Amino acid sequence: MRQPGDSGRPAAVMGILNVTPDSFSDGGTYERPEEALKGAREMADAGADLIDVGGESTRPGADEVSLGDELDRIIPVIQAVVSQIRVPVSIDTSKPDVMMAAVEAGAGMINDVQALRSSGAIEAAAACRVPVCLMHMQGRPRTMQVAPKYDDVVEDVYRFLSERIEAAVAGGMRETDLIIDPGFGFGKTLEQNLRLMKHLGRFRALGLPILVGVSRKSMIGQVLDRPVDDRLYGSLALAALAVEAGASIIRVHDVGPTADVVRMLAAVRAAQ
Ligand code: YH5
Repeated sequence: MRQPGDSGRPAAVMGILNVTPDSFSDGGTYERPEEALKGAREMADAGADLIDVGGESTRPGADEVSLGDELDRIIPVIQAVVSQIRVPVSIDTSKPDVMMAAVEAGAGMINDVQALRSSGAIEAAAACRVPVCLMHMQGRPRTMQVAPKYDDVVEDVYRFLSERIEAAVAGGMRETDLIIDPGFGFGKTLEQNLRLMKHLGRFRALGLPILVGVSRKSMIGQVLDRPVDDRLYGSLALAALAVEAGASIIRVHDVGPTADVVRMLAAVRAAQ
């Protein structure tokens, strides 16, 4: 049976397309626009419903990127993907100028790990009139894993997202354009990440689609004691749990395998 907040649609698979010169990549990373386009084509063929293009590494400890560098990396890639591949593009950025330029270039969604907290981001995103993902992060990428602290991670993240929804709507965003994300790995210990996954269903009470990004993350490496290129099965287990808990979008490196998981769950859900 469908539950309140369950769209009835199978979860969407969002493929990760990093366009960065990041030598410590977790995968999904391309340096040149032609390589990025090839990666996007492969993800589309594997069943991606969305492609998330990012030009700034938000991995723990990563450096921040200048506006010019970020634009130079992502705009040619967005233009190429939008013109050649029939899968909508999401722009992974926290910078208002990048949001505007990316949507101008054809991006149909904004994915902001800062939940529109950068100066001018709410106004820019509202003007773009596209769906926006608001993600929770405690601290900044450089230092967020040093000593994450919560009273109760689930309720603290819930309250943060509720406040960001309110701020976005007050700033002119349509509530129906908002998507929420508890931000796995962003200022959270292993225990806190596991607790968030166990109680992911709590976030349905916010009444918005839920996006989950756990693909290849450290929480899998810590539980299974596996390096980043050996975390596929762990990633698929968490993707299945997230979809069962009500997630609408799953952000992943491994599009084909995740699409199989989503289709299998949808078939079971559709049974009598
Ligand atoms: C997310 O959860 N995550 S970037 C380290 C890894 C593997 C993967 C050590 N952007 C999210 O994917 N946007 C990122 O292995 C995101 N939600 C949303 N909305 C970090 C990442 C990763 C980091």
